[in-house]
Amino acid sequence: MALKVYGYDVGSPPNQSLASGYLTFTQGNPRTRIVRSIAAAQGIEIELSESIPRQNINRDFLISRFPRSRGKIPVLEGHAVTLTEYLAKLKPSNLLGDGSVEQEAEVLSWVNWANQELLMIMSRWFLPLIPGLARPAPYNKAAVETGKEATIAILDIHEKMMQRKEYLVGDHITLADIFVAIYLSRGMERVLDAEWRARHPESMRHFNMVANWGPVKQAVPHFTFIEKESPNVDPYSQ
Ligand SMILES: N[C@@H](CCC(=O)N[C@@H](CS)C(=O)NCC(=O)O)C(=O)O
Repeated sequence: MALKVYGYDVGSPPNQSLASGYLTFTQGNPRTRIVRSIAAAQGIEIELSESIPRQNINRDFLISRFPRSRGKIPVLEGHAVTLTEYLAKLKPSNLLGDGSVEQEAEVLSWVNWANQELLMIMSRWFLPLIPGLARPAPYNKAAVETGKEATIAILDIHEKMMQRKEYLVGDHITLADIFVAIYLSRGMERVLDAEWRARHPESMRHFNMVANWGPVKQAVPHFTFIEKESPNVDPYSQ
């Protein structure tokens, strides 16, 4: 029986970009995409039940059924980190490293960094700039600017760390690679534009390696990239 996961990922048709006006916030939730990629890697069937908290789609249901989620996705019976760890352990795999406690700790340290630092810092830049939400993130010009500076700084450190690194941990793709790459793709949808990508070849090499890995490709056939970063203006001001 398929595991039921609440989240959203409608996917995107090939050759569509932000410029064409196709992309909305409802395109694909990164945490849901990570769960789907790991389930694909493990050959575990997932039934995705649509829940889009920032569009108020099934948010009340989530809050009543899973109060700990506070209406946030994805949900199985836990949050994204425990859910992916659970999937990684359901069948033997290298998703948590080579089986040693040392590698598992290293993988989980990357996952926690991606979840709590990378995505949180990036979202201070891109989230308030997303138009068309029923529950938008609050906009403050100075806060977006500070979020941009913090994002650029943390990603510059990441670029240096990626030099000579194929996989983040050990000799295989692990949860660490999947979390970092898919969260980075969230930034590339809105703010990390063509110029940024050209200036971060090591991060892009790692991202492309993960994006082209079979299970990720199966879960997310097409990532969307912005050409020019979204300007720092309130998308709800007009
Ligand atoms: N700790 C949770 C956080 C989940 C989370 O923040 N999900 C975001 C989408 S990536 C969400 O549902 N946001 C809607 C909201 O803040 O209302 C996890 O790691 O799964």
